[in-house]
Amino acid sequence: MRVFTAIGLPDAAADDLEQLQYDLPAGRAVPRENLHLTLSFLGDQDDTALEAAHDALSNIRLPAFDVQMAGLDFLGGNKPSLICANVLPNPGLTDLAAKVRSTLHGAGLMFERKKFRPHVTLARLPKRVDPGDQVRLQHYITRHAGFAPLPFTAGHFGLYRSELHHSGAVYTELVQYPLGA
Ligand code: 2AM
Repeated sequence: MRVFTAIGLPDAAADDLEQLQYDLPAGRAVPRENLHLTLSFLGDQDDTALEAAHDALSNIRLPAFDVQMAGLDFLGGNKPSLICANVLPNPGLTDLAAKVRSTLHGAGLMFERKKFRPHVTLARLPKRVDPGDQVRLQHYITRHAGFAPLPFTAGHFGLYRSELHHSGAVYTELVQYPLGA
């Protein structure tokens, strides 16, 4: 099963992002129900690994924290593959992402170690973006540089399944893990 850990978005945050997607000049908008903040992408894992992951994640005890989105960006280096809302790093979020990763590695799961760059993907871009769209996308990002919705409290995170279909990815939250005092 292809899985990842993430923070799901409350309705108000999804509303804010959906609003932004209306004037997206190019790319494929991520469906509202798929909007999330990835903590770690685990890729394909077998049942034994999934059980170990679940046990490990169940033992995480960390406080809830606020998530603040601020501005938009391209991600993917020279050939950006997506447009995202930036998420401001904060100690609660950084600690959780680090803890999730170290706990899963400690439980024996193998997955890629990519630097954590908190974001919520708004849209995926085609392999080749035509130059006109490139300019329109750059303007779009600049126009929304002041995007700073009310923060939301992350009171839990989840283990998600990702199923890739021709019609698009379907994400399902398998388990929710509470954050709190
Ligand atoms: P992205 O939104 O930044 O592309 C589920 O696929 C989630 O895991 C996506 O939000 C995706 O992040 C993230 N992810 C990270 N690395 C990935 C990879 N190599 N393949 C697919 N998804 C990945």
